[in-house]
Amino acid sequence: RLVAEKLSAAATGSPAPLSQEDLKRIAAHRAVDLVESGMVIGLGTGSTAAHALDRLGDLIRRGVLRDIVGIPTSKKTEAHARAVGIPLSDLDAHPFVDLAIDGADEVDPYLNLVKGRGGSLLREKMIEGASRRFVVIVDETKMVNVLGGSGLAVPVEVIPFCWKFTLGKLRQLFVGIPGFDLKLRTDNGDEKTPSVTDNSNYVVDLYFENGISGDLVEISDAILKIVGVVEHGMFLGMATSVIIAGKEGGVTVIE
Ligand code: ABF
Repeated sequence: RLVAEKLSAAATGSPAPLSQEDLKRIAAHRAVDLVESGMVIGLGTGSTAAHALDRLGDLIRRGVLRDIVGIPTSKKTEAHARAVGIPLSDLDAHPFVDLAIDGADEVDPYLNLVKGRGGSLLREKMIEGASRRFVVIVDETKMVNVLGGSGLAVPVEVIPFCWKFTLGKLRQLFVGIPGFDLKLRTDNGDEKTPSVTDNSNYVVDLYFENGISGDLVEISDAILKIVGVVEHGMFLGMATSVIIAGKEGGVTVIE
């Protein structure tokens, strides 16, 4: 189902053309409109989700929303949510989440996602997988025909123990695919300084020059079968709707 809305520049309070940041904010606010008092909310990570945190905090402070419980998907989000006054808990205490709101790196026409550029994919997948509704908020640049097609990485979280061995297994899985490459995510381009996730793991980034071809579920299963892999950033069949803010001043909701 596709719902399109026109949003005039005046409605955003700005006569200037909409920036990418404006678009992220518009999508985020639209998602927060779905929040009702008493809900348990999965709190996403990233610059788009940050707008949702600010809005949610604002509505809680003003008493518009009451008895909200937030479940943060990363340590960064936890700190941000705390700073804007969102009461926090976790999945142990609240295993059923009413609504999760989060950004994505890529969204395909079937609402499959690539996430994890921020390295928070494991907690995101746990919390968003526990949510009755998972609303993805993006600007139009995130829409792709094929996952992996924008040239951004498809991340795989791996345990640090013998990560080169695990990387080798991932390489074998995609051997012969033109334009495929992979590398350990690092803080400054040096393998001696791997980026470390909130779960103290590493990330191997997979690159598919022509996007991922083949059955995504089979590929997902094959990646997850590799011992040493913790989780990957393909979120297949998880999003219940995607809110897309576009430059021409329109918000499109795909459900
Ligand atoms: C997180 O933030 C990630 O899963 C995704 O990689 C990223 C999107 O960030 P941004 O909104 O800053 O583009 O949700």
